[in-house]
Amino acid sequence: MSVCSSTRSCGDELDELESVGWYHYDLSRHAAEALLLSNGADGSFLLRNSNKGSDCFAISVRAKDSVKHFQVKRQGGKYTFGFNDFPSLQDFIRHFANQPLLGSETGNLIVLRLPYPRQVEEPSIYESVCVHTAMQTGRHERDLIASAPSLGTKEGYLVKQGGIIKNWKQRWFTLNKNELKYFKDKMFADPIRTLDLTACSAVQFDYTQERINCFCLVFPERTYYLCAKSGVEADEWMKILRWKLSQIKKCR
Ligand code: 4IP
Repeated sequence: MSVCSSTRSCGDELDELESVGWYHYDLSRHAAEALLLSNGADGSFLLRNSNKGSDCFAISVRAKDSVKHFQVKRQGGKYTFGFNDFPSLQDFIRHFANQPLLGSETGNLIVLRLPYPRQVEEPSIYESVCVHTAMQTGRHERDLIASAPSLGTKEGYLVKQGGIIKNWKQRWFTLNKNELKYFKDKMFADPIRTLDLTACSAVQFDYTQERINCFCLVFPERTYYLCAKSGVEADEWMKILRWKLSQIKKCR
């Protein structure tokens, strides 16, 4: 049986993108990340609607342990993606057959290799219920509040300052759920350290160090000073880290 990983919103008129097997309609950013991280591989990608407007889309791409999102715009049948304008849907799709290579501000190159299908084969097999009872929690259906951890991932090189010896070393950083890890380099499997963002009280621009594009993460026992290659990149890191802190606060 074929099952869609996303649903199409009612009332939508037939869209030309419907023929594209890796177009996931209204799949949310959160669901795209969960899907690609749990079931995709490095280079898996999909196309989805963006919440920015009816002719705005996003390409979500798995890059190792993170998912990056790039905007696609459609205007008068023309698609704009990255540096390119594609006069028709066919041209746009043909571009993906050639495994496009994207470079983001973080300096990472991502090859879009594996389109992630909207429909996947699934067996129609169900478990049979043998026991069905319920705990008497006294809760009402209005108390059923669905919740899931916010995703949002990022990775890239940053230069960090040592704790006691104040030297600066380039390290590979990954951000996943509430953990910011740094590794000696990209290819290392084990991190030097994992920072638990639930203990972080602030993320701020820093002008106290003689370095540019610096920001700091304040923890009770230490303030970590990190520098990005560009202001845009520092901004990207700060935005996502601050967003994580705001999500953590909300759950308290
Ligand atoms: C080290 O300097 C590195 O900068 C370490 O960073 C740092 O540990 C050490 O801080 C600092 O002494 P040397 O390599 O010259 O010894 P990294 O772990 O990224 O290699 P932190 O705690 O920053 O990871 P102190 O606090 O151990 O001095």
